[in-house]
Parts: sequence; structure tokens; C-alpha cells
Amino acid sequence: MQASKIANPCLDQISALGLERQALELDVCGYTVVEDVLDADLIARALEATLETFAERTGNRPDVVSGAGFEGYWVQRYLLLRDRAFEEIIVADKMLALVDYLVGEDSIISTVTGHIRGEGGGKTLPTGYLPLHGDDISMQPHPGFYQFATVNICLTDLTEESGCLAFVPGSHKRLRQPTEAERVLSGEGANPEAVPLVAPAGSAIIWPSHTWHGSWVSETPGLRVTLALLYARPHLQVYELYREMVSDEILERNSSRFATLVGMDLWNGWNENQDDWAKPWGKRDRSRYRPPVG
Ligand SMILES: O=C(O)CCC(=O)C(=O)O
Repeated sequence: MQASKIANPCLDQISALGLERQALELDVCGYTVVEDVLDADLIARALEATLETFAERTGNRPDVVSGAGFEGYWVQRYLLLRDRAFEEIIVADKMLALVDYLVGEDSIISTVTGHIRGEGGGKTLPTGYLPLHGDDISMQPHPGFYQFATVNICLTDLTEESGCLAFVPGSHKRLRQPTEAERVLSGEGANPEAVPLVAPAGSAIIWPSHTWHGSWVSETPGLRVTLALLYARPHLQVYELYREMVSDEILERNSSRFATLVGMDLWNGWNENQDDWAKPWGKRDRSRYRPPVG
């Protein structure tokens, strides 16, 4: 006699991709890393598009080798619609299998943010380090299920010298943000529970929003560049307006999963357009909802 096989599409996908250990790390430690999620060509395209976005919006193109002018911590948000590389990244299969495991297969993308980390703290990060925090900023205690999943895609190597990530293993089970004292990452009172996480370019670092994380000061002149993706359960408010702004052309060249991620299965958001009251966003004329830009 054989016991029944337990069917679950999400678990089957994790097994098919050989990610059982990473799923366990998410459960036990509250974070994991998968190397080689992106190939070299995709990383190069995403890095270029990220640097170009910084150049266009700040008037100063970041130089990954010298880091000049980008000391401390810099962010640029709302990157998804700027380059096809980002469209490919948000559906990378190994990463998405673990995101599904954390927040379900109907999650939506809340932000695609470029992070640049330069030497020291500069004006942008006077402490030098990014204090420990959780990415779920909703009321506490947090629910016993995850509302958001965060992914950091390494577009350059994430080394100890370049201000690597810090995690507090097991902190996802505390269901709260760290206190002011618990946030400290260096000097007197530094939280002794924090451990470093380094990873090569092309890796995805994944954690549920409950996990406490931050990053240490960079001690090298170059820049480390990462993409921060936040996936949210579909009833939550997102940071960026992809639902309203995504073009038909982008939807046509991407998968139905991409459409779900940018909100095309959502029903909320009614106004005077009465003919839309019975339609999800994917079936509406979205041009009627676009806010003027600029
Ligand atoms: O890039 C970092 O140093 C920290 C990233 C982070 O806190 C996040 O993505 O939520």
C-alpha cells in the first residue's frame, strides 16, 4: 500500500526547481538566497537601466567603480516600466516560486526600487548603516501570515566591504518591528543577533516582510547596486501605480502572471466610469484612470 500523494502546485514548483532547502530556510530563519536567478546578460541590462534612471533623474550618472557622488544610500523608485529587463526580472521563475510560497500566487508588485550603496554614510545615511527594520509597516502585532515578500536582486556583488545585508534569523516569528535599541547595527549597543548575508551578482535574496534586516556601512569606494522588489497580497495598497500606468503593449508582450502582478485581476477602484464597475482592471480602458505626469 502507498500513502496518498499530497498535491499542491506551489510545492510541486518548489520541488521541480530544487528549492526545498530555500523554502525551509524561509520558514526557519526568515530569509534565503538563490544564486544564478538571473543570467549575465539580464543583469547587465538591468544594471544599465538602473544606472541610466539615476542619471536621468539626478543629473549624475553613477560610476560603479569610483562611486563618486553617491556616498551613502540612494534610491530610485518606479522602475518597472522603464526597461524590459525589469519586466523579465519580476517573473524570474526561481524567485517567483519562493515569493508564491510566502504570499500566494495572486500577489501584486508594490515597488521596483533601485538601491545604490556608496562608501560611508554621507548626507544620506549619517549612521553609515541602515538600521534593522521589517518591511511590513502595518499595525502590530503583525498577523501570523505574511502580507508582503521582499526580494533584493544583486546587480553587482554584495560583499562584506560593500555594505552587505544584515539579518536577524528567526525575527520573522516575533510579529513586530524592532525597538529603537534593537535597530542598532554598529558601535556601542549593536544588536548581537544580526548576521551578514553576502551574495554574487545574479542572486535573489528573499524574505517575508516580517524579518528584521538592514545593512552595514560600505567601506569601499565603488557602488553596490541592488533592485528591491516588494510583492504584496492583492488586498493591500501598493506603493507604485502600475495598475493605472502599464501600457497595453507591455501587457501584450508579457505573461498572464505578469498581468496579475501589475493588478489586472483587481476589482477595486471605482469612479464615474460605471461600465467598469463589473470589470477587473485588465478589461478596462485604463487610459481613463491615468493621472497626469509631470
Ligand atoms: O539595500 C539595503 O541596504 C537594504 C535593503 C532593504 O532594506 C530592503 O530592500 O528592504
